[in-house]
Formats: sequence, structure tokens, C-alpha cells
Amino acid sequence: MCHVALALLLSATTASGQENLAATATATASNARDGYVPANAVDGVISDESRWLSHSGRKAWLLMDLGVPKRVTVAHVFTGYQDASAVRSFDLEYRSEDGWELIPGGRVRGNSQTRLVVEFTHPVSTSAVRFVNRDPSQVARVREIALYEDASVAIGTGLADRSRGNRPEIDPTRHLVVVNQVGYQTSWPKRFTAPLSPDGALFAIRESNNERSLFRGVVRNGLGDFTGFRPADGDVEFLIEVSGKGLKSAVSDPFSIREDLYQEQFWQAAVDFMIDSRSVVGTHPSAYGGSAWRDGTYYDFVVPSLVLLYLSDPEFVESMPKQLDWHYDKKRILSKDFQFDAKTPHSDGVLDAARGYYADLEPPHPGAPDVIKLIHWGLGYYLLKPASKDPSGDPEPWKVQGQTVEQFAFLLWAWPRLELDRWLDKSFYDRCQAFVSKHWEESGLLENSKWWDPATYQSVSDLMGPNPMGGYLHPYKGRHAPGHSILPNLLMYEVTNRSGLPNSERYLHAAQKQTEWLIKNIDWNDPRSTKGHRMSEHKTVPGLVWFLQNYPDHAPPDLPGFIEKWAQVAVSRSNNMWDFRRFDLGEHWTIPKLNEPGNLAGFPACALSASWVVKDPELVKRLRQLAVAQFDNLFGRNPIQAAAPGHPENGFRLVERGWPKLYPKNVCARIELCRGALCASPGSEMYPLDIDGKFRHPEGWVNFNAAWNVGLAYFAWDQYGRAPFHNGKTRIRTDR
Ligand SMILES: [Ca+2]
Repeated sequence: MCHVALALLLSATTASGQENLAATATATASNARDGYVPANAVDGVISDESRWLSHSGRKAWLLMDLGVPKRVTVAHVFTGYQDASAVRSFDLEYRSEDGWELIPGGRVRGNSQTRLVVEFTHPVSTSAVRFVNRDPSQVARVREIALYEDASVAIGTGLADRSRGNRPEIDPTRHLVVVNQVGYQTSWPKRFTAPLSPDGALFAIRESNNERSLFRGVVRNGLGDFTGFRPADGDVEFLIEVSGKGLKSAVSDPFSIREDLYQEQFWQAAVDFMIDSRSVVGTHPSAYGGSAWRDGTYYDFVVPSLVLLYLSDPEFVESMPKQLDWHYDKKRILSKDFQFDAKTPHSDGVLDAARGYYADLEPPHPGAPDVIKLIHWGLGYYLLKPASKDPSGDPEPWKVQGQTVEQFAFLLWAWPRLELDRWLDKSFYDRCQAFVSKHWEESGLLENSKWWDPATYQSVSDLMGPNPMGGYLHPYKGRHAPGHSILPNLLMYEVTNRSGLPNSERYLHAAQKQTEWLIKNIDWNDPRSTKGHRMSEHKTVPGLVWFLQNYPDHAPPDLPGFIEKWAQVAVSRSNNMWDFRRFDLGEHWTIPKLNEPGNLAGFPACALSASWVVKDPELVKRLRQLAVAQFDNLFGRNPIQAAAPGHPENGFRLVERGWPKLYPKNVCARIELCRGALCASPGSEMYPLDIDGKFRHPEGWVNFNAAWNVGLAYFAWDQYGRAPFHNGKTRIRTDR
């Protein structure tokens, strides 16, 4: 648990033999890059800025002249850049009467640690130590080298560590109070984590500018619950102070409590993201992956997520500011001066599709909500360019993918409910209907996908390895959530019935067949069947609930028990101080290797929909707590105490600390600076509380934000009771 930070804090006073002998050394080197002088390696600062950098391809050494002979027993060697590129092979040598000699125990090979303790097998007395890079193919990147006489000295003693970016400090003598930095919804579960606090520590809630306590409680198992605190809506911010049980008191970040906080704080950012990340016409004139959204793919679910968001509160969506101007964009894209950036993967045909969209289709009504204009853009683009291929190692060939086709069902189904004749031309509906009729069956949506079968999944220990089925990173990439076509088939069942089209029964039969297959073949205890699908789990459980609620007489009889079993497994994996739904109860808190904020963002759709059909009131209560807690995690209630957006200034004004490790700007899909981008969340390496744990890949993804839209929609449905179940009746539960 947070070993390095604790060690640093406990070593504030320097014992005998624990001085850094390199601090007063004079450093010289074989060579150095401009600005990265040898003295940087002994300036007492561990940082990327204060490094010594050698030229590549040359023998490189760094000499630390101690002036007079000193006894040295251990070296602390800080190398690399950010969390990687440690110097792989080096020798530590000392100056003897006969010249340079290897220090016993000073030979390092195959190193990948950016913070390395090199303890000598025999101490040396010497007036100089030399670091010699033994891999000429690698630039020597040396942030700092410290030398000590006492081998037991804690790593980094006497040094200022600025390599950790925005990582928080942890003071083991104080309580630590970790909250959702944006805040909590008044009528929902409200919980925080106090990871260092013993049971029985007291907490008090107050306004940030007032000392008076408004609510009190007790911390148990590292958790505090203030669900019972329900202040009237106002503009004040609140703090939680935890005290007692032998630790100094501490206060949380400020946060809001409001009835409609998610809608007030998140919906605009969610829509802004989809505006900015559009391929070609958004904030960057490129199309990484060749989809309608940059870095999107056939399984990205953007269009359905926007339909669900609109359905969950039509009045609010229609009241949001209108930013999109179809005619302005048309003029821009059709101009011969428009500069499309075709360098990103799968850009062939993209500009033609974008221009075709503006040239061939009837525009949306100028007064339509941005959400409708985005849906029109997405499906309109796919009408012009239906075939696609995922650029990241997917064995599926270039074709019209079923998960592209099924997105159309959401619009067709929602058309009369949302009275879309107000905003879109009937010709658009007809083209979408014709597209579905042409491609539904041939793209496999009436069948069970082979990729749902756990026999095709990579093992947890070898997820990057070869897969006999050819599915790179399957299921962890999230391409084929089991039963993803169940809900689309049910929607088409309603659409065809409504329209008097033939063969409506085949959609219902497909949904039944697919559901029965899942019940028979999917074991929720296998974590790969649930959270293993990364941000796509929200396609599975909510679809099953939809079936049960809308067509109870047609649903397989085992379906209620199957959903309840999913809920029980989810709850059983969440019994920890973060209320965090883990991947497994072994070493994996999150899915192995990969970045998964989309899983947090989409989880509420699973938990809340399941809560509408399970019977046990305790299970319902816990599912609602977990739905909120995964959103809390996304906004800072996690071991690194940081929210998922890397640039919270773009749409998240209440966030105190965005994600500390940033993805480079202006590369790949250019998602980083889109408003509303969710970038990263802690991996297993940071749980339960290791603030020095390794960062995972911090790149945002349109799929994460699509999952967030779905999570937001389900929160709104639950809150406002407007879920489109029971054939249009508005209540989602009859017993609440
Ligand atoms: Ca330095």
C-alpha cells in the first residue's frame, strides 16, 4: 500500500549514513543533448525536465566526482521518461588506484524499472562513481542518481520527487477523504471513501464557507454513507471532515449536492463531445478508423446512445443550446479548399462519404436539437459508407457489419415516440428502413455471433497472445458483447408490427433464440463474460431487461433468474471501500492491461436496469449504490483521487483534479481536446491504494463516451420514471 510515498514522508529527518553523497558531486559526461546537462543527474530533483540525456548510438557515461573518498553501499537510479524507457543495461563503476572498476553488484541488465535500488554486494570507498550505459541502441535518460552509505535508506531520500505529475501526496498521520469531486444527486445513495481511517472515525458535513456541521456519521470499513443528508438545492459547496481515532483530521475536496446534478453538469459535456469528435467535420479534419466519429468503429454505439439519451428526457434535450449548423458545415465540407487529413488509418472513401452526406441527403430541420443532428450525421454517413473494418487487429473483414446495421433500429423504433417528423425528412426514415431491410439478415443479426462464445475468448493471463480464433484482445477490446443484437431485434419486432411489414416474427424469434443461447452458454462467474467486455457490457444486461419488461410472455422462463444471477455476481465483486465492481477477487481489480473508464460510465445502465426486475430489496439497494459509485469513481473517488477527464477545463468545471497522465495532443484520433472527453481511470496497479502504481494508456475513446451517454440515460430513466417499457407506460417499477 502506497509504499514509496509513506517511506518518503517517514524519512523527513536524515539519519547517519543516509545523506545523498551525490548531492555535492560534480557531474561530467561523455556527451549530452542540449538542455539536458550532466549536472541535472545530481541536482536533487527527480523529474523529466531535470534529466541528463545522452546522444543515441554512442558510448555514454556519466561521472560523479565526490571530491574526497567516501564509503558507498547503495545507489538509487532514476531513469526513463514518464513511466517508461528505463535504461535497460548499465554498469556502476568506481575509481580505484588502478582506474575504473566495476562495483561488486553494480551490473544491471534487462532493467525495466524507472526507480531502481542497486545495492552493492560489497561497499566501496572511492572518490568517484561512473554510470556507463551498456546498450548503445538506447538513449541514456537519467533523471537522478543518489548514492548512500546506509543501504537501508528509503528510496529517494533527500530528493525532491517531481516525476509523479499531479499524483496526490498521502500523509499516513492524517485521515484521507475521497469524494466525487463534481458531487452527488440529492435523492440517490451518497458515499465516500476514507481509506486510512479506522472504524469508528467520525465524519461531519458542512458548507465550504461555514464551520457548522449539518450531518454526522461514522466511518466503517473505509466508507462513509451520507445518503440521509438531503439539503435543498442551492449553489453552496459542501465538505466532509473526518476526525478521531488517533489520526489528524482531514477534509475532502468541495462538492455539490443537487437533485439533477448529473443532467446539469454532464449532459452538455456529453453532447459537446459528440459534436467535437465527428470525423471530417468536427474539431479535426480527419477520420481515424473511417467511422462517422473519430476513433469510432462498427461497434461504437454512438447513435443508439444518443437515441437513448434523447428518449430519457426529450424536453431537456430540446432545451439544450443549438450549436450545429448543417448548412454552414455543408458549405465548408463541399468547398474545394477543404483540407481533409487522410493520414490516419482507414481514411479511404471518408471524404467522399462526408461530401455525399451533405450533397445527397435532406438536411435536418434547422431548429432540431443537436442530438438529432448528430444522429442524422451518424446514420447518414453509414448510408453513404456502410462497410467498415476496425483498424486495431480485428480479424473481421471489410464488410457491412451487423453492429453498424443494428444502430438503425434505434432511430426507426424511436421515430414516432419522439415525433421525429418535426426534425427529419420522411425520406430519411425510408432510406434507413430500406437499409435495414437490405442488410439485417445478411449481416448476421438473426443469428448467434460466434464471438459471444467464451471458447473464443483470450485467457486472462495471455490476452495479448495469439488466439486460435484470430480475435486479437477478445473479449477485452469490447467488440462483441454477448447478445448485443437482442435489443435491436426487439426494436425491429415493434417497428415491423407497427408498420405492417412482413416477417415481424423473425425478429422476435431471433431475440428469443439469442437470449436462450446466452442463458445456456454464459457463466456470469467468468469475469470475461461481464466486465471482460470492457465498455460494451451495457449492450448485454439492459437488453435482457428490456426483453423481460416489454415482452414478459415471450421471454425465456429462466431469464429473471439469469438477470438476478448477474446482479449477485456484480454485488459479490464490489465489497470494498471504493464500492468498486472488480474484475475478479484475485489480482485483477480492473480488466487486465487495458484502460476502462467506459466500463465505469456504462455500468449504471446494467445495474439500474437489473434493479428494475430483481426482487430482493437488499439487492436493489446495493445495485443503486454501485451504479452511483462507478460514476463517483469516474469523477475522483478512486485511489489516485483524480477524475477521468485529462482536461477538465473542457466541460467539467467542478472537477478539482483531472487525470494526471495526459495522452499527447494532436496525434491519432485527436480526442484529447474534445470537450467532454473521458480519458482514463485507475488500473489494478493502483488498488486498493497505491498512488505510485503504474499508469495505464491514457487515451480517450469515443466508445467510452458512448457508454457514458447510455449510463446518463439510465440514470435519467430511473430518476424521472420515463423508461420506454411496458409499451409506453411511464413507470419503470410498480413497487417503488
Ligand atoms: Ca535531476
